[in-house]
Amino acid sequence: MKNSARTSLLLALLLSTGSAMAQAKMDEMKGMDMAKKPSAGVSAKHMATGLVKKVDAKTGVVTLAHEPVKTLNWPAMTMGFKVKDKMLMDKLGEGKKVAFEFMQDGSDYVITAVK
Ligand SMILES: [Cu+2]
Repeated sequence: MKNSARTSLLLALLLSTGSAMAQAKMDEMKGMDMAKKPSAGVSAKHMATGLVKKVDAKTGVVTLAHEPVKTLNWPAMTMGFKVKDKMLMDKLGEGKKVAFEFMQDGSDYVITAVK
């Protein structure tokens, strides 16, 4: 009788130690998650599709009538995007419907990829 009581006490101790370790691991993962978020918000890329309305090669601005962008809570609208890469500019012909990737750069929105 005495022995089995000790065994179950030991078992209870082992179990509680185990779950404490699992909790510590979870907290560690949460901390990592939170550390990642600020940088992701600054340089996050967004996907959108839109119709090329106007291309201004001189200023490097392409006007697009884009569809809603969920990651930014944007409704559909027509606006200018900056294009720094000349190769991308070639893919953005007026009247073309494109799927593109862009990111915020200060107060500008810069197209980083065109599909
Ligand atoms: Cu917009």
